Amino acid sequence: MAILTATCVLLGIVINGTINFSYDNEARETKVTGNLMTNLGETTKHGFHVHTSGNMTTCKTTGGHYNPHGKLHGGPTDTARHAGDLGNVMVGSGGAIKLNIADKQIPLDGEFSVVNRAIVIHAGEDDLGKGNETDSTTTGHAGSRLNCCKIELKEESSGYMITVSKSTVLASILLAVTWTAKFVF
Ligand SMILES: [Cu+2]
Ligand SMILES: [Zn+2]
Repeated sequence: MAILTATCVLLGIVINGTINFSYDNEARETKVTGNLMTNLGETTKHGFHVHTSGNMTTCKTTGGHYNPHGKLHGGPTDTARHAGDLGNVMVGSGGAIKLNIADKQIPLDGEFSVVNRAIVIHAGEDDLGKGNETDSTTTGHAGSRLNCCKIELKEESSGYMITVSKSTVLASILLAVTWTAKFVF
């Protein structure tokens, strides 16, 4: 088992903080956690998606929702959804957003990896494809883009690293013993 981790750092006044990703490549599930701060009103919902491109020139240059399977927009628990459809995040007391998402369509490795793509937080609520707006089935009618960040891979799991270094250490000892034996005897 390997755990891959990534971060996405939101800068600015409107929404800021670090989004943490932790991907278990055996369970094939990504956990998205973090505490964000905003200057938004309380108890408002905001569309929260993975967008296709990590181009951070503006939040618009991140392109549309990450949709490698050519599906319509939906909610995170729908079978018909974009891979990037993570639903809404809620602004709570004092403008804080507590992230606690588990999702199986946003891996950090392989063909459908979201590494170097973007997270976008919208001004409005995502209707999860169930509204009657013209853009309900493409964007969830979530409105303009408040902030965005690039998902960047952090490190491999310590568990995996320990396995590697243990065998490396063992190989080094064996090599050292062999060399010492050659010179001494
Ligand atoms: Cu979006
Ligand atoms: Zn979507």
